[in-house]
Amino acid sequence: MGSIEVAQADITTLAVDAIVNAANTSLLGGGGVDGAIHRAAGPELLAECRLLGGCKTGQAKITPGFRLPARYVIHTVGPVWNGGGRGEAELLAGCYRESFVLACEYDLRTLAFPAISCGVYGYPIDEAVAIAVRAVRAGLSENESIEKVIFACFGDEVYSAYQRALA
Ligand code: AR6
Repeated sequence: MGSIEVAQADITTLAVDAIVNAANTSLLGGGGVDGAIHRAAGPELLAECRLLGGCKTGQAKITPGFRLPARYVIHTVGPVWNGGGRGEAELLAGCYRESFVLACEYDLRTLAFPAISCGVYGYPIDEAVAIAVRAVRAGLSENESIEKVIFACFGDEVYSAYQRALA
């Protein structure tokens, strides 16, 4: 089974087959990790995203990485935290699951995820991290071709939450 790594890293610097973007339903860019990815990939990424027609929450779409060291960007849309009673957990798990589906379709071996929904979307970090770890373990066990998943953490809080969850 593939391995899981936790790294304190700007995801835009990682030379993996695909980095995952925590986007919004428009797929037309935003702040946080989405803004950083669009800046690093260059304007070709936005032009490509305009062709995709948006993305539903819990789903994912893929584009080339353009100027990024990563070959592809998988754009997924995490749920906005609304107290937990609006299907947030299932939608967040869907982001990871659908990213693995695309990774397999494109024969990708190495992936990096940001902490989807843990920024402006307000998901409680420990809960989001538990869902991410469970979904990534399931994805790795079901997809033998994926060799490595990196959880790219921005900030100590997210980093230590992943370390606790994987201990
Ligand atoms: N590398 C890795 N992680 C990062 C980076 C980076 N360069 N930059 C921020 N993070 P957020 P969300 C972390 O807000 O909560 C956008 O405007 C950040 O510290 O980027 O899913 C979209 O367009 C946090 O832990 O995503 C949407 O509108 C995590 O990435 C909305 O934000 C996610 O924070 C999505 O909100």
